[in-house]
Amino acid sequence: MSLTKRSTRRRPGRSAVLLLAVCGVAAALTAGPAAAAGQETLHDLASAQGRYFGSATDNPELSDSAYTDTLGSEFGQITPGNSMKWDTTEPQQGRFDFARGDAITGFAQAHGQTVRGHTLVWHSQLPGWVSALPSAQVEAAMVNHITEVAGHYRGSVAAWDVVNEPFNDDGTFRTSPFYDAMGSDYIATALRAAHAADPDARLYINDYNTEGLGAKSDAMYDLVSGLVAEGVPVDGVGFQGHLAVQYGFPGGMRQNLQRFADLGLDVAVTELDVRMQLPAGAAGLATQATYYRDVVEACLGVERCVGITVWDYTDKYSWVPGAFPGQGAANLYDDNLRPKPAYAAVRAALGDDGGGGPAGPGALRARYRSNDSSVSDNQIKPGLQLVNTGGAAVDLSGVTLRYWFTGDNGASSYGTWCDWSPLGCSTLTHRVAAMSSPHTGADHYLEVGFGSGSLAPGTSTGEMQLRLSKTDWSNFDETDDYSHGAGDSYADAPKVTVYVDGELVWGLEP
Ligand code: G2I
Repeated sequence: MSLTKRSTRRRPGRSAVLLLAVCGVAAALTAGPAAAAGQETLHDLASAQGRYFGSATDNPELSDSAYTDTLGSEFGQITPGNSMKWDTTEPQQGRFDFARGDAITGFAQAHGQTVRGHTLVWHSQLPGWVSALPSAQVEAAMVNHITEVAGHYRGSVAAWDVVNEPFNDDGTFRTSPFYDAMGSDYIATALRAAHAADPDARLYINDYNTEGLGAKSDAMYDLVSGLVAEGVPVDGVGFQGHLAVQYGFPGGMRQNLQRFADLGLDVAVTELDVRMQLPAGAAGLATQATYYRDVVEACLGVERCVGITVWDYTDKYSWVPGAFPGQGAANLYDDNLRPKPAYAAVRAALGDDGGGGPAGPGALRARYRSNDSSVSDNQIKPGLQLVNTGGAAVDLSGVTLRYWFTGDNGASSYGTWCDWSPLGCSTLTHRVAAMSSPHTGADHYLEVGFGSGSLAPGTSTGEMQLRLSKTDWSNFDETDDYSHGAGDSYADAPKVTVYVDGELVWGLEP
């Protein structure tokens, strides 16, 4: 079964969701947001690929209406970041408190979103009374906890992280009150108890640093292979995806997800974020965008990868600065809830063609061809087009394009020209600016702007023939220039960036 419809804004009835869940397909969590408006949301784009796109959230954030506007519209799935954990749901033995978790499931229901329950059995955020139990009493307490919590949320949680983070980074089992009392059997016991409490929920084991091939993912693979062979009710493996630009992208992520899928399991990216050292610069944000893109591509490359959840969508509510002082900027939107380059990269990886909705910034794209006959002479001649793929006119007064290149040796001042444009060259502005922190392939950019005017839906500016040279007319080597391409016909150019009021809306900066 696949969901290939372009729009999934209608929310399937509960019975349809359950049917999908029972069928055990990748579509189980693809209910759409109730009130998506404007351009397709991340979840719309993911749904068109048979996946969900979700975000973690937490109760204090739900009083921030600017935050909840986007949480409720852009995402089709939510995960409570803290409110279903043991210390919240059973702070004292036998005293259950579902108020915070219920607020999250209530928000999800009001917005047509599915919920991943997080988490039933974890060594962390565990109340002291559990650790203090005599080991002979731990199993009964664990089973009771699972029975009560999963039972309470039956019907409003589509999937559970039943067991969270069972491994150390070297692939050995992590000690916890559960492991200490039952050995690794606690995992099968927990899954069986969860299945008994909510037979319709998809049951996951979830961990971090298992995204790529390695000792820890090998250990997870051995564990779930054994559980599947024994007929233990496990439906999926969650790969948290807490990445950091300074540690590199996990090796072999798609192959790793695939080997779990080949066991007959669903896989999901459950807690994605990509942190970096602060302050975040353009280079870090661009690398981050490629990580987000590569995670989306890894998931889309595996049929049983059912969806992606970001560990909150904005830097404003990230766990990272609290846990890793000096690091942050890990999320798709910045502190002011503005989309970052990673957001555009995720949209593009999810197959955004910009169509379908009224023009938002995401409807603009740059196209490029080289008009140069020589890549080593004293002029650079980019041919550029700006296209509005959306359904409404775009005001051009705040729109700029950047073509990124290296000045090589010679003068550091430049002349720029417009040789031809159907808009009339006099309506275009153009200049060369130096980058304050140069990158491979780029230490300057040609910026093209429009004084005024508007671009009708579905139309292009037509070709804008730009040209630049150094004031000393020394030669360039264009072959290593970030935006340079050899193609002599126009094609979408993600390395030519587009901005609205200074904010990146198309492409990846160098
Ligand atoms: O640590 C990131 C995630 C790793 N995988 C499992 C997830 O459950 C975990 O989430 C985080 C939450 O996002 C944080 O919000 O888990 C942390 C605890 O391990 C959460 O942090 C805690 C703080 O440490 C507490 O001081 C705070 O009272 O959040 C609590 C509630 O805001």
